[in-house]
Order: sequence, then C-alpha cells, then structure tokens
Amino acid sequence: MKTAVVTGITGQDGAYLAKFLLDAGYRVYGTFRRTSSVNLWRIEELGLENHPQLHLVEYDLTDLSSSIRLLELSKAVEVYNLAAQSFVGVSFEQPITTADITGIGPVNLLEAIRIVNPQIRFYQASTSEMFGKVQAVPQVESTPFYPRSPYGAAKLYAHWMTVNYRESYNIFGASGILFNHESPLRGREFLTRKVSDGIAKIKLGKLDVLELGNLDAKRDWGYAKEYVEGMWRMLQADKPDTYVLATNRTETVRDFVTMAAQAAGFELQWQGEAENEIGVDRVSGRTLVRINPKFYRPAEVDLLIGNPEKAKTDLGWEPKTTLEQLCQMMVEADIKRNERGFSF
Ligand code: NDP
Ligand code: GDR
Repeated sequence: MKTAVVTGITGQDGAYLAKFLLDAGYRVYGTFRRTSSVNLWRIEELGLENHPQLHLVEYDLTDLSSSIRLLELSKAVEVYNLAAQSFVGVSFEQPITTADITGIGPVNLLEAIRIVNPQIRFYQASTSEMFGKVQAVPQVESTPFYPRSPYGAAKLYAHWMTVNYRESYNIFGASGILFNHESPLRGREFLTRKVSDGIAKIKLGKLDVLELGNLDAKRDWGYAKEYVEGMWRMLQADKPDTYVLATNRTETVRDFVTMAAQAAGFELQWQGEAENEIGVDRVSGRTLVRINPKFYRPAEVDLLIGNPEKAKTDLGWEPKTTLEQLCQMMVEADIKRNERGFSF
C-alpha cells in the first residue's frame, strides 16, 4: 500500500484528492491546522471521516520541524502540497502572511524532503494566477509569467523553487499550473460558490440581492474532482515536469452569474454600466445582482484561458464536465443545502 501526504485536506482540492487516493488504495496522511474550530465539513460530505486509511495530522506549512516530522511519521512516498493562503482578494490585505504560507511554505516541504527522503515525489499546487497580466492567449507551460497579486507572486516563487529543487537535487518535483476549478465543495468566498449559494438563497427567499465586484473578468473554469486526478497523474509520470490543467474555454463572471441564475429558474438581463450595472430577472422585474466596489481588486487578472494539450499528450488527462454542468451541479447542491440550513 502506497502512502501519500496531502497538505490542506480541509480545503476543496484536499478533500477530493484524499477521496481519489483512498479509493485508489492509498494510505493518506491529511494535514489540518490547529484553529479555534477545526472544520472538516468537506471530509464529512465525502464520507471520509471514519475511513480506516485516513490519518489526520495537525500541521502548519510555515514550520520546517513540523514538515520534517510529518514526513518521518507518515513514511510517505508522495507528497501533495495543496495548503496555501489561496484567496487572491485577501492576499492584498495580508501580503506578508501570504508570502510566508504560500511562497515560503512549500520550501519547508522541499527542504524536509531533501533531509528525510529525497526519493519522495512532490506535487506543488501552482496556479494560472502566475500568468496574471497575460502575455499570450491561450496560456501554456512556456507562456511568460506576470503575476498581478501578492498571491500570484508568492505562488510564482514556490513554482520556481520546485523547478529549482528538481534541477539542483534531482528531486521529483512536479508543478501543476491549474486554472480555476470549482465544485460544490468550493469555499464561499470564491466567485462561483458565492454565486451558486447566493442564487440559491435568493430562490429560497433568504437573500434579496447578490453583491459582486468585477463582472468583466474572464476565467477558465473546470471541475475540481477531475483536476485532482491530474495531480496524481503528474506524480505517476516517468519524470517530473510542469503541466497546465485547464479547459481551453473562457467566460466572463457576468456569463457565469447568468448561467447560475438560469439553473435556478431566473432569466437575468443586465442593465447599466460599471458600478451601476445590475442584473434584473426578466419575469419578475426584480433586481437580483448589483455591484459593490468593495469586491474590486487593486489589480485584476482580466483574462485566463489555458491549453492543456501537454497534459493530454503526456498524462492522458483531459477535462470532461462542461461549465453548464458544473454550474447546474453547484446551484442544485446549494439549493438543497440552504433548504436544510447548512451554513458552510
Ligand atoms: P482552499 O483554500 O480550499 O484550501 C487551502 C488549504 O490550505 C486549507 O485546507 C487550509 O487550511 C490550508 N492551509 C492554509 N494555510 C495553511 C498553513 N499555514 N499550514 C497548513 N495548511 C494551511 O484551496 P483549494 O482547495 O481551492 O486549492 C488547493 C491548492 O491549489 C491551493 O494551494 C491553491 O492556492 C491552489 N490552486 C487552487 C486553484 C483553484 O481553482 N481551486 C487553482 C490553482 C491553484 P484551513 O482550513 O485551516 O484554512
Ligand atoms: P480567483 O478566484 O481570484 O480567480 O482565484 P475568485 O473566484 O476569487 O475570483 C474570480 C474572478 O471573479 C471576480 N469577482 C469576484 N470574486 C470574488 N471572490 N468575489 C466577488 O464578489 C467577485 N466579483 C467579481 C474576481 O475579481 C476574479 O476576477 C482562484 C483561487 O482559487 C486561487 O487560489 C487560484 O490560484 C486561482 O483561482 C486559479
């Protein structure tokens, strides 16, 4: 039985990856942080809380000794580093914490691998945010980087350190440049889940109006459950490398909101411009969406679209779920949750 470490198991990807690995017969050490109230709702939603091969370990990515102990305790052969301060908006408010966790944190793990067992295979959760102000369309592995947030800059450092440990010490360090991926397990601070939850609440009479920021940003949104399999495939390859995982389709935030409203039976029409733009339900004439500038970012990533051809050729990975299916799945899940008073 292979053993893997998954850091950040309380997050969206950590939960899906843990399920994928457990189903594949792995023993999994999943890390969580000591906080005032540890939240394992995603693990519970996937029915993993009592899985005999899932071991939960208290861990902080910013702590080297904790990283060394984690590898010694688990005797893992694969380490998936999914832990991060992952919210772009917050990174503008907490740039130093973001640099510590998201930038330097992965180096603690790389150092621990070098010290404990250099044969361990390492996956780093890199991101399309590294492309930022994009230098080519669509983005591929060789597209130059230009991060536009403290989060993007921190991830870029961790990406290059992963490449550096690969080249300097022969460590199997894979870097997955993943474009936005979403699911019913997404955190509610992120756009797609904020929208699916907000539309569900409007549908059930629990919210009047959904307030959003920039509607013009374009994103390449895929389904998280499929992307975690891509992470695993990267660590099964013959050699460590860097791969883009994406759908090669981009839509605006506005289009996603329209789609989500439709999934709940509304027909949104957009009126006005910039900060005065509103989304109105054509049938009832009710305003369902308006802009609140507090959700704008100091610098925005305007357009992301990734071509995953290399992952398809080398790893046999490709996305299957369409954005319409994903959106429908998220809205339906949030309607059901809101009906039963679920609050995460
Ligand atoms: P989440 O924000 O849902 O999860 C992040 C996880 O990191 C949580 O479990 C969190 O724990 C943990 N964490 C945060 N700080 C620390 C720390 N100091 N020590 C240990 N653990 C910590 O992110 P996702 O699941 O969406 O993303 C997974 C990874 O992939 C992240 O690194 C993200 O930056 C990256 N990524 C995500 C993309 C996406 O579209 N989802 C796209 C590209 C990259 P806690 O619950 O305690 O906060
Ligand atoms: P992103 O995701 O910044 O792409 O990072 P997010 O869902 O937060 O934003 C997507 C786009 O929507 C715009 N937007 C809003 N965003 C949020 N969160 N809330 C709003 O009210 C709102 N209104 C408009 C944003 O400005 C942005 O353009 C995600 C994270 O998962 C990162 O960790 C990951 O690396 C990248 O995806 C790829």
